[in-house]
Amino acid sequence: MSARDAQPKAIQLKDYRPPEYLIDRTELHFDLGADKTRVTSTLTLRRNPDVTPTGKGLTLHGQEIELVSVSIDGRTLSDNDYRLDDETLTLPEAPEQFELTTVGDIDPKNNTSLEGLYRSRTMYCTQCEAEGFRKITWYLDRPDVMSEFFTTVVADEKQFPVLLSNGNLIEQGSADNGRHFATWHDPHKKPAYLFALVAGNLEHIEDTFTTMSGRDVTLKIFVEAKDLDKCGHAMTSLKNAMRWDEEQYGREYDLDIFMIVAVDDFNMGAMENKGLNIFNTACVLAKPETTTDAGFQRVEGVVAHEYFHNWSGNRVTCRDWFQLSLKEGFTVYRDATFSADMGSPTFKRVEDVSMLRTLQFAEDAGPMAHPVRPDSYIEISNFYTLTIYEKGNEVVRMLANLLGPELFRKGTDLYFERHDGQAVTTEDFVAALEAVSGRDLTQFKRWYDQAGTPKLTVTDRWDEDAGEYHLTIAQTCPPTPGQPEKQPFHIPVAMGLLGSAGSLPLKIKGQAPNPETDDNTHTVLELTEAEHTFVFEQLPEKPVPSLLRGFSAPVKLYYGYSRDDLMRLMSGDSDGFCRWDASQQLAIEVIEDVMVAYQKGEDLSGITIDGRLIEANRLLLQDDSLDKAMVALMLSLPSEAYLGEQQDEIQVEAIHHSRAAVKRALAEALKPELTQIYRAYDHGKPYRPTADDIAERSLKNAALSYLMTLNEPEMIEACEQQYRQANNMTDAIAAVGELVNSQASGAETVREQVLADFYQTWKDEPLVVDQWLRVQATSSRSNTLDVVHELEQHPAFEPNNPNKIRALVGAFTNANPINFHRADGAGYRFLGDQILRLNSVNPQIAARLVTPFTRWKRYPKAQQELMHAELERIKAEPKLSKDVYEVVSKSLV
Ligand code: 0A1
Ligand code: ZN
Repeated sequence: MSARDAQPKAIQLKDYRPPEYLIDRTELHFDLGADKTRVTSTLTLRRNPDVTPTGKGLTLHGQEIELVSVSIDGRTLSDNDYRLDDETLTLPEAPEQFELTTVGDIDPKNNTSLEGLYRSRTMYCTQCEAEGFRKITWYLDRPDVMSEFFTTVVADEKQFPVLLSNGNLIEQGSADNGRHFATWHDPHKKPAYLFALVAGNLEHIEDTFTTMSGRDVTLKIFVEAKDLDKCGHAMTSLKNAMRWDEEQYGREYDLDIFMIVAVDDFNMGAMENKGLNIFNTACVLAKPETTTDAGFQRVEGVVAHEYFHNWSGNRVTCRDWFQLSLKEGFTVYRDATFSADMGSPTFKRVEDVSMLRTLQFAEDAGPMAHPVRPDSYIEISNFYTLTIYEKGNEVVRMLANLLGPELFRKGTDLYFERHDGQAVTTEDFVAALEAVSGRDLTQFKRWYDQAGTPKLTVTDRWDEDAGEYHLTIAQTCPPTPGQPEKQPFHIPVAMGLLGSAGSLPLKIKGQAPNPETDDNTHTVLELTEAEHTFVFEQLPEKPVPSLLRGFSAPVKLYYGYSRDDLMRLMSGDSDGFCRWDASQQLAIEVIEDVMVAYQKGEDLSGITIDGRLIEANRLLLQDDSLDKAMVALMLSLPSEAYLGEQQDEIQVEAIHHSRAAVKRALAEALKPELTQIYRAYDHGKPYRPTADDIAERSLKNAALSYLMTLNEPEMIEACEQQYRQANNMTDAIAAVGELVNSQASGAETVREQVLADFYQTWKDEPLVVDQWLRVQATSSRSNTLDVVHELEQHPAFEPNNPNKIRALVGAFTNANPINFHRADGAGYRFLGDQILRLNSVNPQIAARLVTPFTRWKRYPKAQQELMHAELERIKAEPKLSKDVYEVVSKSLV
């Protein structure tokens, strides 16, 4: 528990100083006892020759460890020779070079924070990023101190037959009292945040990978015995990722063994510890009966992400935590391009952009907004954000696109070569790209330093006589905390022009085409000033601009498209992203029409909507030549959260009811086409998680979702049948979701039966139970909060397990706006109670739960007041963790 006495202090990037001591060798001995664990650490320390000492002493980090002894070069120190407090161990007089041995006791069984060494069900495991290692032993727990690790683990042989750590196994054998030991050596120097240890009764699957230079690497995935049948997809994904990294980046794996361990209690998705990745079970286990298509894709993406970190993160790591996006933004970029290559590139891009525009843009517009390279933080765990990961990915993507594939590859080769074995900065990354391309990226680097989402306002003029089209783009960026004013960004805008019969040839006045990025109908405009005008010549007709193709920059773009323009883009643009985006924009406008009617108090039940949206969707559904993934994406209406993002003030009820009314109107108008798609699907087909099959299921389930809004008994029956006959979780849970959301009176009994049957079938599969909780927590039916309260008491809900908390509390508060924002404030109170409960149990999870409250200023006054009161109630808690304190206090500013 991290209690707070005084106001926690912010850490500043400008205060960075290199370490005064280095640790050449780290020898750890873990004695896992029935009660406590004894950790003996022997560190070979020497002064950093590159740093002028500020004093004679050495201060190590250490928390929640009971000190047994400290010795220097074998001489035990007395109490007067060192100082110990809650966070540090200080040697006031430290030699230039010495061996420091500390012995400490820790209590992993009662470590509910899931940082450091902790117990998850029957096993012990570690999580050290960012600052968890200091809960294991006293250390220079900072990423720029890299050391060679030797780790011995001793534990009861029956209970913990498997003992793992980083690197290679160098010795194992028996110890006294039915115990045994294993010693691991990691030859690669690494910072403490990449340390890992696992002890458990685990089974594994095994495979081999032959690297590009012909070395055989053993691959092992460790799980509890019952999960052994769910590892195949992760293993395939791992081998694909290893091959892809060799082919795309020339990166070869560097140890003889690569291990993954699945654990049930984990704060995040997974962790890239050197040679021993530890995964949340949700990101590694998959089989058709228990895992949805999205789950299969998540496993593939996360396995690849963690594997790619071996180079982008481990071999080349971060100098300090302000540089977090150096490894995360780049690695997300790598895993996103990998997933695109493995599946449908447009699907992947649309999914990523949807998330970015809905959630990261909201973060960038709120009180927690920070640059991709922040300049201060109170608790680093709070900075594993969408900005660091997803916006960081966009920044790397822009760099890759600006340079083109060949130069970007040269640049990454140089980066890895220059900095192998070092702890570096985002500046170093950009410098390598500058070196190979000869480009000056000084202005581009503002993407790392300035927070906030830039806004592009586009206006145009058509000169019929000259055949010229004038396109003016102005950029601005709103103020963010600590940054009232912004300098113009360097923004690549990929674009083309559409005529009545397709793409038009591009000729920009005074500008030669760039062979790296342009062809006859596609170009990238590079904005560097607050405003630019581009003149396109020799055009036969007034064009419709196709802007920000592939979402070429993380910006908000405003251009006054007519609905006819949007329809032209939807059917005629060569860029899949822009076609999808046009479909979303058209839907937004039609939903906003209905919102006006709703605000006037009109009855929405039989409302007529703009026929163009119906016609556009009819064309999509009737065109067999179209990629099914595209159709499914374009058919899906924008989420309530994204619709809210478009509003000055988020009117939750208006959005919810108007979106539902548009969905119903589309279902009524397109019933024959939707029914045809639904009925044509072969439910008996064997499951495969391929891009084509995923697209087909996604389109069929989108059709089901539309048809279920009609509340017709035969559809409810079809839905129940889909649930009962499904040979895969995607179809089963889609059907349950529809039943759980159905407002039809005829759905009541089926819903109850299906929910009971689902639980009975899957109660021993925690990841499926998570889906059962989530589907109920996100129901838009008006009694959902009562259901959530009941589920909180259900044996299925484990109150301290992060996956369960995300499935019930997270899903209700983040993905159920109509119920969370109830006028009586009961949804807010529920969240406030959960945050206070978890504050002392697991501060990281508690702080993440605060997110919906950080948006309080975006809502009407009554809701603002209720959310504000909850934030105040939390802030008044006397023992607030640093994590929760930071988010709550920044939200109240
Ligand atoms: N580095 C991991 C994610 C991770 C981050 C922080 C953690 O604890 C605070 C745990 C895991 C990744 O990017 O996959
Ligand atoms: Zn990562």
